[in-house]
Amino acid sequence: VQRERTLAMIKPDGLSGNYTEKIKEVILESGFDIVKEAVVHLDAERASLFYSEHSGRSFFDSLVMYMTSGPVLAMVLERPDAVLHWRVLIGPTDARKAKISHPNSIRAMCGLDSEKNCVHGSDSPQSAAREISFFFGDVRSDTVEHDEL
Ligand code: YYY
Ligand code: MG
Repeated sequence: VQRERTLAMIKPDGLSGNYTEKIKEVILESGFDIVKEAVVHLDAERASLFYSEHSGRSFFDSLVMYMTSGPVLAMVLERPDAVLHWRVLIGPTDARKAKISHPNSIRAMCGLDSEKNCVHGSDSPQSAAREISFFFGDVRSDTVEHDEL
């Protein structure tokens, strides 16, 4: 079966609220390998770049403030259908709705509302490639190293 990678992130309040261990438990129990991880404190420029598809939206400035309010934990997760599987595990964007419709989801567990939703997941394989390279450099360099083994 073809394995796939996605970019997961524990956002500032998830990290400061000590949800990291619990979230990693869910990740590993769900058959993902954590291939890479890094704690990063984004500045406004980097956070804006990460969420550039949303620039101009009413929530954008507030989102950037939130995302720069403390460090985040970025992780590359790997398993078959990683992108879709991680999105299902985290649940809907609005954590208040997640608590009602998806009570076992990660956002229901540690999120607060539609902004402070404690975790990120890539929404497509294309986004995953962009976001993995955003945090960890060119994804293709891995493939090259692997091929050379
Ligand atoms: O992919 P996902 O994180 O579930 O939602 P997006 O619609 O891509 O929005 C990205 C990010 O923006 C979301 O995680 C929080 C923030 N946001 C917000 O603050 N207020 C909204 N009404 C919608 C999204
Ligand atoms: Mg999104």
